[in-house]
Amino acid sequence: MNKVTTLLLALSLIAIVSCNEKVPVEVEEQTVALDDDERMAWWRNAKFGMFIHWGAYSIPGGERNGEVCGGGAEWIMDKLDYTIEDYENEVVAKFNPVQFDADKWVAMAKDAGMKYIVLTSKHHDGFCLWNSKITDYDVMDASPFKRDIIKELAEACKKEDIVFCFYHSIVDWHHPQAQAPLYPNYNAGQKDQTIVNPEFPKYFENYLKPQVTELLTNYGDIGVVWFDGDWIADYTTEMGKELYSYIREIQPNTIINNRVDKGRMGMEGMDREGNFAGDFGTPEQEIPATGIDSDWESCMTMNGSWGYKPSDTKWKSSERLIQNLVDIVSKGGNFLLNIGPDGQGLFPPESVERLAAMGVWTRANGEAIYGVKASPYDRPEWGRYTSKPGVLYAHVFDWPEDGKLEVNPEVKIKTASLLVSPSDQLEVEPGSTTISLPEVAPDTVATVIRIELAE
Ligand code: FHN
Repeated sequence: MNKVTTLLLALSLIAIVSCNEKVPVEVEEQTVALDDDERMAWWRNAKFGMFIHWGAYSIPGGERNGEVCGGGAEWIMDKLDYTIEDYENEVVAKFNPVQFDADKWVAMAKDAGMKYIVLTSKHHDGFCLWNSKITDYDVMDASPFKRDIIKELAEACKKEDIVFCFYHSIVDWHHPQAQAPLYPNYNAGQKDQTIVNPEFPKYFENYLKPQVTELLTNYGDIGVVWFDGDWIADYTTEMGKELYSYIREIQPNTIINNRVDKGRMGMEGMDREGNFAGDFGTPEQEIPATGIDSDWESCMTMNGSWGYKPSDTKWKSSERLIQNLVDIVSKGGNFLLNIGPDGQGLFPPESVERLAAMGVWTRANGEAIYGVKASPYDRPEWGRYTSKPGVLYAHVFDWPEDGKLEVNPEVKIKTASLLVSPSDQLEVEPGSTTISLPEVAPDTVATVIRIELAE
């Protein structure tokens, strides 16, 4: 929301009214609705955000009585066959992450070069991380923690100019009008689309919408509402379109992902042809092969689990994560990289290490990432391109052995330099697209060459 616009509007209203009347006027703060490009601008420029999957499931970390659940640990309630009562008593009732420090989380995200944070307000298990007046199945009433996590993180983000966003699951394994009564295995609704809860419309109207309202009313500006769980048969495209409009009426400038509706084609995340609500596509655990004309964001884990899962030690290297960021941005997308804090509220050390390494790279090369456009050229063998008006950034993953970097023949080079040392011009053979590079790559992960383009 553009605070200046709002303030000017409020002041002008006071000025107009006070000139004509003596009665003090309560001027309700009006948000000026931006057009779509203005509304999307911060998100398109941000490029890099932190996803945080955190909840009661972070306590067991994917294990129950020695058995490890397959896939994401946040699915333990389903995968390891908890009854609702078992989950309430064995897991939720133990949620007391006394080491949670929102300022530390935000500091690590900011240091890594992330510009927004998306926190799970409620995952499929139905446990709510904020002080909800709609249910007692929240952190204030169902757990010993009794702190409003959404409030603490939203405030910490605001202090550091990190945009606060929340994830919200349409799926709810706990609510009697959602999936709870249908089957012991909550998964069934995904496999057998004939399994629906006839009460679901009541859940949608009297629970889902009021809870989204709480989150959009009580915690300040929300950058993105990131829905999930769109796949269940209970949820309809009519509900999705209604929910999208409903949110925009509460906070007109909030951005909403495409999982608010039913257009998403599986994990590739983009919408099929047709009229579906949602501002951006959501490829999951994958990066599209080429650029895509519409807005999109790839969400990925650092190991294989969204929720904390100590048994999953298959961590992507920092190098891989940095090159993923470059690859995604070169194709016009955003990178939403996940952290699964443990049951005490601490980031796994492997995540902390990778965030720090990404911060070193983004601090040195952020000019070639934030606010750039997708590559105007096909992907080169040696790396990726990003661009700004008049400038092309060559992100070199594979340093040429002969020290000669061949860029796309259409490129008209005026000057070239290492982004990290712009005053040291690199030699360019006149009229050619060959740039002579130092013998050794300054950054073995991705060295950026800044190419000033001739008119
Ligand atoms: O089932 C969820 C999963 O737990 C996780 O939240 C991911 C993140 O996008 N979304 C769903 C799987 O597609």
